[in-house]
Amino acid sequence: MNGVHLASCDIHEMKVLERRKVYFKDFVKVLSHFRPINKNKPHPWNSREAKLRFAFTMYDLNKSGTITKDEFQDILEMMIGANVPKEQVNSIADRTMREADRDGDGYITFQEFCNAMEKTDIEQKMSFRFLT
Ligand SMILES: [Ca+2]
Repeated sequence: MNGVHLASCDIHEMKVLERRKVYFKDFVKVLSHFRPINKNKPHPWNSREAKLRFAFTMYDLNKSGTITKDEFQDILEMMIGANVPKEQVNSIADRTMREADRDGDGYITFQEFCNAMEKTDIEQKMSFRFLT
């Protein structure tokens, strides 16, 4: 066992995790615009779906009914492009597409989009997912 080596690995992992959390927070910040204004109605599933639908049509730039990696990349560019180098934006787009595109056909359907958004509700879980 090499203790020093393990320790430096851990620090590296934590730094990577921190960075990813920042991206994730930017992502959530954008999504938070769709939060319900009326707090007397907890968990309004229908309006949540409406918000997801709205978000989906925003990502679906050419209104084809699916989101492609190019479209997602363009959106990311708009969201975080000012703060993040292009190749990192690309790799985030890659990773997110791999996550969201369940059947691997290169398109994210509304259903796949909803599934991906479901996961982003739990930030903690998300962080652990990235580590594995
Ligand atoms: Ca797909």
